[in-house]
Parts: sequence; C-alpha cells; structure tokens
Amino acid sequence: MTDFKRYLVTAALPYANGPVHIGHLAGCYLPADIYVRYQRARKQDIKFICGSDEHGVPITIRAMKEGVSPQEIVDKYHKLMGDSFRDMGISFDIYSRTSNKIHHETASDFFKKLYDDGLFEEKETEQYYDEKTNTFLADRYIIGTCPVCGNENAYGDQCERCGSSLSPEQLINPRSALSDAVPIKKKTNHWYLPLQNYEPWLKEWILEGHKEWKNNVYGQCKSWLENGLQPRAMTRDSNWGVKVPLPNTEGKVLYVWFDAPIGYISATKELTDKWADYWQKSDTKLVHFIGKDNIVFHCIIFPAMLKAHGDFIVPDNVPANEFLNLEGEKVSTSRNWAVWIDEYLKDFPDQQDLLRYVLCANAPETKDNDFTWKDFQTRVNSELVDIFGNFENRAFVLMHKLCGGKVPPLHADIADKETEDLLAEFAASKERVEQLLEQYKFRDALAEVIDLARKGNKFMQNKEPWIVARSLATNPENQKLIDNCLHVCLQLTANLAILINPFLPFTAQKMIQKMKVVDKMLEWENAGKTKLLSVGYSLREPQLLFPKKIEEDQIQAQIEKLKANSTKPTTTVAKVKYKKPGAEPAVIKGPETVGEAKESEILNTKSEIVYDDFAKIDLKVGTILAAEKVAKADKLLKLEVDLGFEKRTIVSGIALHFTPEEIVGKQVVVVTNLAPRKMKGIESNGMILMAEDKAGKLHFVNPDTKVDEGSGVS
Ligand code: B3M
Ligand code: ZN
Repeated sequence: MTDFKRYLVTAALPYANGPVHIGHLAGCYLPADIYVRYQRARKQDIKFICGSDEHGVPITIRAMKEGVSPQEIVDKYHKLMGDSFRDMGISFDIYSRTSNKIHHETASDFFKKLYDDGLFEEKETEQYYDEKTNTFLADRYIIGTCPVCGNENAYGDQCERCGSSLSPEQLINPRSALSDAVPIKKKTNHWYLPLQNYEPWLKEWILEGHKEWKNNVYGQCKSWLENGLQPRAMTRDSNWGVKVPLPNTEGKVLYVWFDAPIGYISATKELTDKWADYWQKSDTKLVHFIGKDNIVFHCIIFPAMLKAHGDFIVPDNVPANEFLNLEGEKVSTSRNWAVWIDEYLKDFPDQQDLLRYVLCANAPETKDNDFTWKDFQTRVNSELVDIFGNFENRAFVLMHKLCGGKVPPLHADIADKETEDLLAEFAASKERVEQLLEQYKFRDALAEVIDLARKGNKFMQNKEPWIVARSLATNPENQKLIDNCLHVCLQLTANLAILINPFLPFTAQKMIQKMKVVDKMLEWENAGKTKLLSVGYSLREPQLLFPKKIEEDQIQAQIEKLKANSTKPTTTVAKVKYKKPGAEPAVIKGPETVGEAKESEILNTKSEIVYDDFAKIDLKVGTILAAEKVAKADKLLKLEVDLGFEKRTIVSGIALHFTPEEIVGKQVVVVTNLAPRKMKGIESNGMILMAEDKAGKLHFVNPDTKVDEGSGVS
C-alpha cells in the first residue's frame, strides 16, 4: 500500500445540456462530496475537481432541439448546474468548463504529444455524410423507419419507440436529421489510439492490481479486457469541440471522450500552480467518482491515454455508482421525468440535507435503486427526524430543563455499565464509519451514524431522566443520575455532529452553533472523544434541526407535479431550427463503443403500460430451422422459424453476433403478431427476442428446456 501524501478527487464532468437532477447527485456528486468532506476533516491535502463537459453530440443535439447555438446551450447550463451544485453543498474546489482556453490548450498539447510520439494510427474510413449541409453524421443524426416496429422517426443507433438498438444500415428510408437529405457514405480520416497495445498493462494494473475495486467496476473492466480492445478514433468530424492541432484538419475536433477527462487536468491547472504535484507525483491518490455508464472511459480509455502520454499518474480507484431511477422509471431529461435540484430547493427551501440524506441512505451503490417520494417521506420522518433529530433535540431540551442549560458533570463513581458501554461506542463507531468511508461504502457509513443516534435514544429511554426528576424533592442525590445521562447524551451529540458532517454539512453547522463551538470541533480526530464539551459550559436553547415532518400533502404535490410535467418521449429531432452543425463519425459497433449512445441525453425509457397493452403481444416459442445471411446487409440474417402451427420467415438484425450455423436448432421467443415488414426486399413476419448485455452482446431468450413449438409465452 502506497502511503499517499495528497488526494485528487474528480467527479464526472456533466454535459452542460440540462439542469442537475437527483440522478446526477446520487450517481457521483454526493458520494464524491462526502468522501472529500471526510478527507478534509482528516486534514488531508485534497483537491476536488469538477466542471462542465461542453463538447460532443449531447451538446449539439440539445442545441438543435432548442434551436440555438451550442455556445448558448453551454453558457446557459454551465451556470445553472454550477449554481445547483453549490446550493446543495457539493463543495468542489473548482467548477470549471471545457470551453476554457486553458482546457483547449491542455487538450491540444496532450493530443500533440501522443501524435509526435507516433502513438496514433491514422485511418481512412467511410462515414455517413449529408451533402446538403456538408456535414458528417453521427448515428444519432440519421433518422428513418425502424425495421422492428415501423416507427418512422427511429435514430440510427436506436429506436426510441421499441427500444431496439440499431445501426444506420438497418433504417428503412434513412435521412439526415439536419436536412432530410439521404445520407451518402464519404471517406474521412481519423486518428485512432490502438487500445490493444495497452491491454497487457491494463490487465496487470486492473485485473491483478486492483481486485479491491467495486464489483460492478472490476466486472466491467474484466469483460472489456477479456473481449479484447480495439483501436478507437480519438477525433471526429465536427465544428464543435477542441480543434485537431494538426495542419489541414479543418472540420475535425478531438473526440469528446478524449478531451473531457483531460478537463480534470486543465481544471486543476486553473485551480492551483501546484497542479503537477497532484497529477504527476506517485504519492497522490487519484479517485474518479462517476456513474456506471462512464466506467470504460475512466478505467480503460483515459488510463491508456495517460499511460501513452507518460507524465501522469493513474487512478487508485474509480468508485462508480449504478443508476437511480425515479418512481420506477429511468430519470429522463428529455421526458422531464426528474426531480430537478433547483426546483427541489424552491419547494423545500434550506432543506438540502433531507435530500442529501435520502440520496445517500438509498444510494445505488451496488445496483440500480429507485427514488420514490413516499420513501423520501418515510426515511426523513422515521430515520432522520425520529432518530437523529429527536435524540439531539431531547438532549438539548432535557439539559435546559434538568441541568440549568449547562453541560452537567459525569459522576464516575456511579457510572454504570450501560454508561461505560455507550461511551466506548463513540470510538468504536468512529472506527466503523471511517473504514466504510475508506471503502466508498457511503450508505453503510451513514447507517452507522444513524445507529449511534439510535443507541443514544435507547440510552435516554432506559435512563428516563424526566422520571428520575420527580424523585429529586425526596432524594436530591438523584441529580447525579440525571447529570450522568445528559452528560453522555451531550457528548454523544457532539460526536454525532462530527460524524454526520461529511454527509449532512448544513445540519452539522446548526449543531455546532447550538453547542457554541467552532468549526475546529468538527475535525475528524475529535470523533470518538468523550470529553468534547466542557462541564459547566452553557449551550443555546433547543431548536429543531429539521423543521417538521414531511406531510402527506407535500408528497402528493410532488408526485402530481412530476406526472403533470412529464412528456412522452420525443422521437424526432428533425425539422428544427439548427445553427452550427457538429457531427461525429458513425460509430463502429462493438464493445469499443459502449457508452456512445449514452452520450445522448435522449434516453431510452419506456413509459408505463397496463396489462391489456402487454396482452396484445402474442409471444410464442419457435425453433430456428434455417438461417442465412441477407445479401448487402451486414447485420441481417434471414431465419426460417417453426412455430408448430406454421413456419415463418423472420429477418433479424443479429448477423454480427451469431453465424447462421450456430443458431440453427435453437429455440427462440417470437413476437408473432407484429405487422409484416419488408427488409432488403424480404418480408419479415415476426421478431425474435434477444437480451443485450452491458457490453452490447446479444443472448438468446428461450425456455430453459426444449418445449413444443407454438407454446405460448406470457
Ligand atoms: N460528460 C458523461 C456524462 O455526463 C460525460 C462525463 C465526462 S467525465 C470526463 O455522463
Ligand atoms: Zn422500433
């Protein structure tokens, strides 16, 4: 284990194409902030870096949708996002942006160094091109009819209606989203980073060297590395981005996933003259907080770039979270299915910590999780208010009532085992929270803090100082019992302020104000101590930490607002005013491009259906009798499927995944009542179901044992 002297923590640079929502916070900004606040409390030398990602297709698509220039989009959202992060207490040391001059220079220099060292391969490929607007088209910019469901506005990478992932070749009547022109193929040159050259090093570094990484992260890396890496284009045809710093490269920019992570370096340069210490000394602990769709870029591509460059350290950990859904559906900017942070703060003014609490307590650390307003209400009311808030408040109220508003002494001679045990819990609890935080287990760490408050409540409940107080007239010695109880409870309150501080900083501030102590008390080394508040010290009047319980009508209002504002998925981006076109070459499908579709903020979410909708689909088991490639269509196989009652011809886009020979004899689930469709002149009468894994690989969906053809599936 290296002894680290300093920390560099980055949180994914969000695309400046929409406001911040709860999915952003839960995915990476909140855990990163908790980690940083904890390390700051430990007095570590640490820098917390973030900023807006202002390049790439997500920005140009948004510009096209809003009918404004990409520059206007990034200016608007950079400000909005920065404000929301700040208002939620996300304590970046810098929130920069990739449109800054320093970033353009840093990214260009980085590219130039790799180029000069001969590390790129220049390749000519054919990409889709719109002759009317003279632009190369990314898959997203090609629209046509979905071969699966007939949606006339499917994208070249995906149909938003049926969810099929597509390639532009599969679209019927493809047209450019910019002009309605029929795209042609045109030759273009790009610079590729041969990722396969870094494969042995990556395997050694991650698979051997970082077995401690979270399962979801390690697993994804393993599958990428085992599938074999391929060269990946590091440039794009577009006018929006960092210009390729080579002669005669007009209309070419750096690939957004090349420039964006370099944004971490540029932002650090902007922040401090000592940036090189943080990026180039091996005793820096570099940690990237990201969402799961960014894993490959942060664990494979960016490290390969850093390694190729040679002057930089690589991350010690990449604790990626899974996704947070909302009320059972994917959070979606385009459908307005989200809890927007700026709106939350209007509806719950100064209640940042309620949301921070729920998003951490329910963080999608190991699997996708669901945020529901009902759960928000339950967690706030029955955990935060009832346990934590209640304990703190009782300690203050009783101290004022029974101890004259001053910290009472601890009478060691009468301290019983329960008292000793609770005092010993302070340090034990600190230790556990610490270990969990070091392992990026934020939910468990927070649960540990709440648990300590729960123990405090139990202690108070057992000691019943308010009952003991009734006996004081006859037995004044009993004041000692009351003193001991409240002494311990107040020291515990001070400990809770320190432990909760990384998670709920606004609450910790309120607590120390009431205790009349300075910020310094919140330093982590103070946690575990049993004498934080001096005996005889007078504390302020009680005041509730959390104003009141969340009421049913507040929750209902939020749910109604969510439903009222959400829109159906928009399936067309064509026919909108468009100023500055920017395009990226059509992506080469396969593992090296996973995440590309996710660059788009247009998400593949399906809306809720009722059972009757589902019942309309006729699913039956069939057996593939024959399979052959379809001429002039790389992706298509023509299948002959036996459904028992009849044999059907089905054209399926699975040719890149399976050879005809290997699938003959396999059973499949067929949608038998889809309207027939012609593809490459062949009429397809149905569709077979396939499962697509994270790496984009297809798998058969079929019965676990052979069943009769024609068996129903429901
Ligand atoms: N902007 C993707 C995203 O917002 C991308 C992250 C860049 S981190 C260098 O999901
Ligand atoms: Zn479709």
